[in-house]
Amino acid sequence: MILVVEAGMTTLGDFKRSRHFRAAHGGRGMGRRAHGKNAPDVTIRVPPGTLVRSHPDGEFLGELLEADARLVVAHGGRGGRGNVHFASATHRAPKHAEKGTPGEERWIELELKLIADIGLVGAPNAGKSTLLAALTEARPEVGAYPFTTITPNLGVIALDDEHRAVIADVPGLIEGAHEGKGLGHHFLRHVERTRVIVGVVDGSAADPVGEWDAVAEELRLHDPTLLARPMPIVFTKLDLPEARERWPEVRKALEADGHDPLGVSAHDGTGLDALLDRLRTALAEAEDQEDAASGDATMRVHRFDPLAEGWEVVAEGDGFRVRGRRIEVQAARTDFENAESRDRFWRLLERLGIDAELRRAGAGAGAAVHIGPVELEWGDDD
Ligand SMILES: Nc1nc2c(ncn2[C@@H]2O[C@H](COP(=O)(O)OP(=O)(O)OP(=O)(O)O)[C@@H](O)[C@H]2O)c(=O)[nH]1
Ligand SMILES: [Mg+2]
Repeated sequence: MILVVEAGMTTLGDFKRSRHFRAAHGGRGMGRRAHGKNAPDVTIRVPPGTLVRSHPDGEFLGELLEADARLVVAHGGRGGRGNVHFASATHRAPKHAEKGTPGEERWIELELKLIADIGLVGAPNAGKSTLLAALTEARPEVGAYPFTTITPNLGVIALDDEHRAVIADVPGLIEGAHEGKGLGHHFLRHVERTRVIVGVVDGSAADPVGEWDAVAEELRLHDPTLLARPMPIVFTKLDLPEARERWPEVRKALEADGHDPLGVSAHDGTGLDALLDRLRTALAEAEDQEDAASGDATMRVHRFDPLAEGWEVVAEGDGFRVRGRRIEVQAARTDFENAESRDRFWRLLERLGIDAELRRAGAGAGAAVHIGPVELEWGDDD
């Protein structure tokens, strides 16, 4: 079972309908040393930004970010060896043959974290979706009531002839969002993945600055590094007389907080060109920040690396046990009768540093080393 990123997908909605996936059985072995056919891999398409955990323990299995990224989530069983493997000089036609091992079976949890370059963030009803529609071809639902948007809509803006950026309207954030209020956790997780945050301040609100301050505070409480991202601020609905009236005062207050706010109207187009310019600058700034921070562990983008999966060596009985999902799976799948397979497995132990750790822990000749279902006897050199 392999999860594969499909670039155009934007939701996990398909999984509401189908949640069970099963690969076919492999073929049977046949006479004349013929192997049974492997069953084809089953690939399951997921959108970019999918996080994968095992269920119910929640163990993190990987995240799939880029187009065509793949993650094996369940391995097929290994075929059993046929009777020809058990033939000997004295026993030419043995009846004994092994059974195949069953394939892995498991539940996984998928979570989609949005990956957009720019996120429109603000209180409910601030005009985020309308702004997205005015800037892009996206046609999100717009409503004169809070929480019209409950899953982000994505649009694409042209920055210049060659460059495009993905912009999303993150659902409205309310006070207490960082504690999960109004699906806050859910919405804030989308914000984490955006490189530029556009603060959308509602021109029709009685207290636009107070409302925005509350949103900014929720961002800070969720993750203080969010506020360090480039964050242009826009004041919306400037076509409305009451918004125009408030604008000078709101502008002053926001400037006092160190912002350089832009007044816009998605209805009559005021300020949208200036906003596009701001977005270009902000994205360039984000790129500089990311370059500068690329050595900084707290801002690193984590990619799935199967070799990075952990393992540990613990003492067990007279010998040792190696724990770790990948190495245990490999051990279970390795045919230790087969010199080539044995070598491969040995090389994996070396590559992961498990061999060195075992020796450090005192595994000498004759020591028993358990890995998953197998017990190996440690040799001197090989
Ligand atoms: N006059 C005017 N009304 C606007 C403008 N932008 C948005 N509105 C109105 O404000 C209301 C809310 O707009 P939305 O775009 O749905 O707001 P939102 O921020 O996406 O709201 P949620 O998704 O509920 O968080 C709607 O009634 C819009 O028609 C604007 O530029 N001018
Ligand atoms: Mg909306």
